[in-house]
Amino acid sequence: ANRRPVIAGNWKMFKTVSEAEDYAVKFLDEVKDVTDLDIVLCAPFTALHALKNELEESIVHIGAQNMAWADQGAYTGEISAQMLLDVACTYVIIGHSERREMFGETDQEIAKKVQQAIAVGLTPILCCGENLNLREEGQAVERVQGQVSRALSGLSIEDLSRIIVAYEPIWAIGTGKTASSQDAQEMCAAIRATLTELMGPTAEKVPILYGGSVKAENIGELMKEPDVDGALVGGASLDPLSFAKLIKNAG
Ligand code: G2H
Repeated sequence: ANRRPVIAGNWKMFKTVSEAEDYAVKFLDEVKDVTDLDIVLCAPFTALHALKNELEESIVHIGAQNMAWADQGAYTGEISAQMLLDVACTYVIIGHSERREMFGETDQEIAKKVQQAIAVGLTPILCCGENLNLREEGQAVERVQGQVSRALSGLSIEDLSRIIVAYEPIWAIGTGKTASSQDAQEMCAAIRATLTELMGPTAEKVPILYGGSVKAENIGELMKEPDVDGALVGGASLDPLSFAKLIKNAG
């Protein structure tokens, strides 16, 4: 398929402002000649303005890891989509399993966040994935397809064409246990089937990423799969030189 690959780093709750600045300078120097894929760094809110200063209008795109579903108002502790645009974000991770599991995010809230991101022009990276129990019970495909269709309900085909989906099996996150390329392919194909039900042939244009212990050593294998269009990378995105190496191995 001729989809442009996307490699997105997810720093999670790591890096101060000065660490982010230092990273950005080193990282940009390493990846400045990469042309065959889109690179995104999803940083904590407090580091975004520093990334704007270092990376705005560079080939490295800036993303957030969460945002509010509301426009603005009395929502103590929340960050709006407009605020993300203001610090040069163009992407936002929505519904990461850590937010679903530890902060109680529901499919309904996730759907509202996806709608809000699209409404302001941010590209949502919608995360989905099953836990080990569901996988062992043979319920993985059903769970993941359900998460995707509930998160995307109510969107027009035009809106749907602006999303990215990331499949992250919870049992492979930060555990060092990667799903096999075949497991990743099977689920990414199942997700594309759900997207096709929702949006028809335009589903062929949606990038579907794999996430969960992706490293420089396994990205090449994953990228060979026809429905895996890139990766969402946590731990292995924290060091600028090794993340740059992973990106080069993906191209
Ligand atoms: C999954 C992934 C990035 P890691 O959460 O979102 O993290 O690569 O550390 O498994």
